[in-house]
Amino acid sequence: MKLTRAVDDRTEDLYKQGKIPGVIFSQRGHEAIAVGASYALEPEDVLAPMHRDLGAYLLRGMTPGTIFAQAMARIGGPSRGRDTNTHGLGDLSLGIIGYISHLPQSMPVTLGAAFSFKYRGEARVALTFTGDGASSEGAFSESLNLAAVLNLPAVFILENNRYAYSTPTHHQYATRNLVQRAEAFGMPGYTVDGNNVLDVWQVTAEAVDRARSGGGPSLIEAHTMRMRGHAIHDPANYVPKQLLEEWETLDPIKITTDTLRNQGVLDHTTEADIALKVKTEVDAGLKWADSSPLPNPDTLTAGIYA
Ligand SMILES: Cc1ncc(C[n+]2csc(CCOP(=O)(O)OP(=O)(O)O)c2C)c(N)n1
Ligand SMILES: [Mg+2]
Repeated sequence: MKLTRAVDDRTEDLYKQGKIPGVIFSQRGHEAIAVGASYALEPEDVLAPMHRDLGAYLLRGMTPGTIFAQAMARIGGPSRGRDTNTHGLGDLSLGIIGYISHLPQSMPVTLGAAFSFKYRGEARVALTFTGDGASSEGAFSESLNLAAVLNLPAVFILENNRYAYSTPTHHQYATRNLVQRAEAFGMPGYTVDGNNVLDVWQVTAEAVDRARSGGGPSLIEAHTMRMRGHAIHDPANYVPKQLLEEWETLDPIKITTDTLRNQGVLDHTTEADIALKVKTEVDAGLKWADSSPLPNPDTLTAGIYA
């Protein structure tokens, strides 16, 4: 989670320095969901992250250097400098399905992966993330329905962060929660505090276990707050300050740190070690990404088939 925050913060710095030609999405507040859920998977499983799931990429082994290279349009990034966004950010060798769009299009693809595991008789699980805004699109409901009908080994994490771009959830649906959509399609639904990494991990581990043992899919609604604008260019003046202040006290890294300190698990030496490790990894990643060139214009049409 600290590595996620550090990469996120450094990416914001790079943007302000004019080194990022595209758009970036803040991960702040989402670290516990991405990390906790991904931690519940085994290496043979696959996952399809969304645009606030940097922690999932890092946990699966994508390096900070690769993330920076993608953002800076360098050939070291997975889209080889052709897209500076999270679009296309994936690596199947790490079990990461490349990100398609911000809305729920990773769900049908995850469904396909889960179907292939079942069809081949492999004890593997496919997990994906989606958003409160994404949940209003058809592919969300269609994917839940088919996953339940086919009893597929899939886990769907709905990151309810109170906003979809500038739309607050109460302008989008009249219910308080979205988890009941699970029941509507015939699968178990869980609600979890998305700022508590252990809770997210525990609930996801249960859903993953059930999926792996043939018990079918689950929907997990993880509640959190989007702590920045939709993307870097959005000052989010439409979000009430008080709401942000309330959620700031629930910051997932602060909560985890406090808990571990109180339990005597985390002492100053360990904290300093973690901070140093994170800084070293981020610095080395950035150095590597900065040494990766921009794509050669002669290769502009390479990889274009239609
Ligand atoms: C089909 C489609 N429509 C619109 C967009 C533009 N768009 C990208 S993300 C987004 C809001 C997503 O909100 P949510 O699912 O709540 O995720 P969050 O950004 O809050 O994490 C929109 C409207 C898109 N990428 N694709
Ligand atoms: Mg949202």
